[in-house]
Amino acid sequence: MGEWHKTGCVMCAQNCGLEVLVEKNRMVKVRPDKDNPRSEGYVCRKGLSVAYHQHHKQRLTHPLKRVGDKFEQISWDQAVDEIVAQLKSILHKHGPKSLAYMGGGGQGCHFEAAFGVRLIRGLGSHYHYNALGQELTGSYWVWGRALGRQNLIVGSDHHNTDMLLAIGWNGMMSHQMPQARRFLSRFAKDPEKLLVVIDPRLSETAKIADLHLPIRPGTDALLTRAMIAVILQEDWHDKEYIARHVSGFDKIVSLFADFDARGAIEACELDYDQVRDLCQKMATRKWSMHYDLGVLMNRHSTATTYLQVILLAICGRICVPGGNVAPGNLLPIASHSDERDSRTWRTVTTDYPAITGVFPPNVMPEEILSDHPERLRAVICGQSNPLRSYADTSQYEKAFKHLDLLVTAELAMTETAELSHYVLPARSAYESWDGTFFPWTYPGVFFQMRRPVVTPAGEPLEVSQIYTRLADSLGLIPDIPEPLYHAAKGDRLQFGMELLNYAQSEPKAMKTMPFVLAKTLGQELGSANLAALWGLLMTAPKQFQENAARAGFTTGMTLGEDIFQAILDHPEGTWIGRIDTEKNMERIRTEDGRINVLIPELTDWVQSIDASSEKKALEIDKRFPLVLIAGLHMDTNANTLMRNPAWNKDRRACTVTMNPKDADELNLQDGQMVKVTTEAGEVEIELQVTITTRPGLVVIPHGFGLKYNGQVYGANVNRLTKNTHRDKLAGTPIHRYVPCRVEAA
Ligand SMILES: Nc1nc2c(c(=O)[nH]1)N[C@H]1C(S)=C(S)[C@@H](COP(=O)(O)OP(=O)(O)OC[C@H]3O[C@@H](n4cnc5c(=O)[nH]c(N)nc54)[C@H](O)[C@@H]3O)O[C@H]1N2
Ligand SMILES: Nc1nc2c(c(=O)[nH]1)N[C@H]1C(S)=C(S)[C@@H](COP(=O)(O)OP(=O)(O)OC[C@H]3O[C@@H](n4cnc5c(=O)[nH]c(N)nc54)[C@H](O)[C@@H]3O)O[C@H]1N2
Ligand code: SF4
Ligand SMILES: [Mo]
Repeated sequence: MGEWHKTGCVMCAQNCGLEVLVEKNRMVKVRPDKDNPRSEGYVCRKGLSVAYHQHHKQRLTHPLKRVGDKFEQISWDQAVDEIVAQLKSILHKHGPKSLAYMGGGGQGCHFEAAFGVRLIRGLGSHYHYNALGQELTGSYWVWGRALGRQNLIVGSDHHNTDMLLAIGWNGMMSHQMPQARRFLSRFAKDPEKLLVVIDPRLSETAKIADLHLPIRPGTDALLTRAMIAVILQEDWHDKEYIARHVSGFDKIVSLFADFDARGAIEACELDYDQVRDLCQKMATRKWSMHYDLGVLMNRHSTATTYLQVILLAICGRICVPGGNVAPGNLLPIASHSDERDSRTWRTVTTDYPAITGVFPPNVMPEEILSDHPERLRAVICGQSNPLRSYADTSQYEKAFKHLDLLVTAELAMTETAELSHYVLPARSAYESWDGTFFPWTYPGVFFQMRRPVVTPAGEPLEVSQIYTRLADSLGLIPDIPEPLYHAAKGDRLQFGMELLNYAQSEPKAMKTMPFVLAKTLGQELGSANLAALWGLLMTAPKQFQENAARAGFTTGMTLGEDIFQAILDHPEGTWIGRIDTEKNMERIRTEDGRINVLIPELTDWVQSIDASSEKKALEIDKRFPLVLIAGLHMDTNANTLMRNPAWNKDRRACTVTMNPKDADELNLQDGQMVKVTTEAGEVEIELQVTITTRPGLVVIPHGFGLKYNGQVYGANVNRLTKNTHRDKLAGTPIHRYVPCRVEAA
């Protein structure tokens, strides 16, 4: 008979706790785990479907090498030797800028990133491309200027807030907070609380909201500027908070003083009195904001975040209870970059800087296809599927075919793997020790390290182990003395002492620490990821230690080891810290410790956004009279993580939705096949007519176009997105405003 195991869901960033029944090495049943202290038995249909992610016919078992049009199975030694020889040769001929690492994103397995980044850095390159660069980096850049660190991410203190503004966020489908549906349903029903949704669609979240503002698509920057203007012109701003915590306020007032808020709100196709009433509530209520892809992947993305920061700041809502707060986590998911520092790399052809250490996937095709002498020639791709995930699939295909070397570390023979020179089999989330740095909470600090619950077929490795092998063969790891190997077999604290001695005597040790740990402790534990977790806890910063003490751990020499043991003892996940809610403001890292609202790089941009400029910019192009939302996140997709199409059998999973009014005008019927065309390309897809999509808008979910056993499932929306259609500062895609036309197929 089978056995139930505790694990977690890797289909989205919430990583809800799961229990899986394993029989004959197969996950046969999945149920929510009530013991997971963060998700408390919450789950959605995707979590209950993880077996479709784990078990399917495209799983990789052995290293593969492309020979002509086919793949040949090769040994790990051959794969590593050949890849290393080619990397060395490209590096020697073209320099480090010709190499990039694309990956380390994903929803459930973040440990590989520590190794991938060390690998590419070891080769001398800073080019780390990552999914963050196609959604969040513009926003992180702004917060970096406002709070001093790009990886200091403030989110809604949902539980203590009285009024929640959901802007371009459809939490009832996409979650993006613990127990989202459970929380939002209760919040909406609570007579003391107000749920406000700003969304052009009648989204699942808008349906339950107290107030829904059906904004004209793409006009959130204009609306936010107008809201700030209303609050300042009415003198509703929080003067005491501004005096104590905000700098630069006096210098930005002029951006809003004479601004025609009424004209702007009307241009957003909203009711002025309703918006004014909301602004008044914002001056008196304990509110917070949760914004997401509806604005992040939209026109004026970076400027919109800037305006939202100003809005929060003038209402006194940053780093206060019930406002937008800096949450707790074991490690921030990204680092901090400052493009004003000449050491921060930029892309050679498109000239985009790193933000939070990463570069935007949108520019990669140009960086490969360029004739610059230092153009990209080799890409190591892990845990991402650019051929379906990133904008402009056709450009990506062209670019990847132009590479000298494409290596993909994957679970499955994906669309990207198919184009690779080498495909390296990785262990899945359920075959390895792994965890994520996404599940932020406030004020508790949570962590779960999933353990292997099934044994992989063939010879896949943890991606961290793969990168360690490559690094070793490239000669990037310093010599490790015998006593250190020996110590790894014994008491871990003793090993820690030995490691410390080694780090003091070997200058390269610190920079390559994940690899050193993988080769020593990782060998003993059978997992590079687990060894990296131990290393992380042993060297945790002071603030982390203080949080741990508040959660009941005893500080001192053994703290890291104690937390490591607690994590091992709790396969369902556990609280490892508690942040000091009184001191949230002290997390700010600007020089004066205040929230900086003057960002000179963005003021002209904000100044240029008014009713008349927006009306002009939004004038309809006759070739493309409709606006396409290219990529909704809904119950029938999980990015591109699900490969077994059976999980959506008999569901109408991938359609283009349209309002009945537009369908009538175009003489189109629900259920018929239509052709959707944009600047980038065209796809054929089934039409679905619904009032939830407003006139002028059409919507296609993201993540389809799956190739499985010779068949294609749904339309790949990234055939319709253009990689150059992007935010001017961050390079993030404008997927929520793609001009298109629809006609009968
Ligand atoms: N079911 C499911 N859940 C997921 C995922 C998944 O694939 N499937 N993926 C996960 C990931 S990686 C992410 S990043 C999140 C994304 O989570 P969300 O950002 O919540 O996902 P979206 O579906 O893009 O929804 C955003 C909302 O923005 C609205 N919107 C579109 N245009 C505009 C506009 O101009 N203005 C405003 N104000 N709103 C607009 C859309 O109508 C939509 O309702 O979802 C995560 N959760
Ligand atoms: N047009 C359009 N495009 C979009 C979006 C949109 O709204 N519109 N949404 C975007 C968003 S928000 C995101 S976050 C991205 C996500 O896009 P990607 O970064 O590509 O991420 P995923 O699709 O989640 O997963 C990619 C691959 O990781 C593999 N994988 C899973 N676990 C492991 C592992 O442990 N090891 C290794 N090596 N591989 C593993 C899976 O098999 C899968 O092929 O897509 C984006 N693409
Ligand atoms: S909310 Fe996210 S993590 Fe939780 S079960 Fe659904 S997909 Fe999985
Ligand atoms: Mo995402």
